[in-house]
Amino acid sequence: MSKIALITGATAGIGEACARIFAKHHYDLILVGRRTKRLKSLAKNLSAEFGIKTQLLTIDVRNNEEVQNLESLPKEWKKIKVLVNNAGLSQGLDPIQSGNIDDWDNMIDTNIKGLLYVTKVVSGWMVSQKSGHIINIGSIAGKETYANGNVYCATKHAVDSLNKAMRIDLLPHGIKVTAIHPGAVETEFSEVRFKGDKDRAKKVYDGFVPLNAADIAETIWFVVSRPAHVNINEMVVMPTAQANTSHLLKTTE
Ligand code: NDP
Ligand code: 8X3
Repeated sequence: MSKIALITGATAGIGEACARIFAKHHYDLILVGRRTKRLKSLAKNLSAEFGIKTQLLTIDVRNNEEVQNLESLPKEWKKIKVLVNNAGLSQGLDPIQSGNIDDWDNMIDTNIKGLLYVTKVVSGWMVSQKSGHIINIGSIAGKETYANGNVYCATKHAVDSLNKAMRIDLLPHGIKVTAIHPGAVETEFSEVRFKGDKDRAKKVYDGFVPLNAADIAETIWFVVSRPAHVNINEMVVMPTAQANTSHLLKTTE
């Protein structure tokens, strides 16, 4: 079999772009997400275009019982070279005193607990094979905190911390660990944050050129294609127009 990558949140945005770039480089893919129709259509397209093999798993990463379904993969598919822990979301943008508890639970359960559930299973396989590379998708929100970003920022700070912890724990086992921390990337992210309000979501990216999903996928490909002795611990990748979470150069302002 070819090299194998497992990508969570492959149905949209950064995850989908990662699937495409790994397929282009002849990886077979395990694609994880909740929207089965999108997984099937992506797999069909990538198989037709690049001749790769795929396994599709409809999994809500918040649910550890569903994550355990990864164990049902055929033995040869458990020899994973790259895990991209990408599934994640932001919900709401409210001050702490009026935040929505369901939103908080959703972000904590997806961005932290979901990432942990998947990592526990896959890192176990990587330890057995004494190789592998885990890519954790953090955020500039995991390096800084911005107004009303409270819980989302906290979840991404947790990813930053877990990335460092994984690097230490997996060091003796020959497993690489990298965090990618993007600034603003135009995907479905803001539409999810604002619960389907497309106009509000679009305004986030008005007046400057944001990153696109392929920019991040290309960065990830660069990171995984380094020689065996090189590990990039983390990368912060920003649009040229965004210095940090509070300094964004918009031409409309
Ligand atoms: P999208 O909304 O476009 O994609 C998010 C992906 O995550 C979808 O494939 C979605 O699939 C999946 N997902 C969400 N919740 C779950 C769940 N419970 N179980 C399984 N899959 C889930 O956003 P992005 O591509 O932008 O986001 C990808 C990652 O990048 C996230 O971790 C996000 O926090 C991070 N990020 C994004 C930035 C941005 O500006 N866009 C900047 C910095 C970091 P489905 O709904 O089918 O389950
Ligand atoms: C997404 C980037 O700045 O909207 O993680 O939090 S930001």
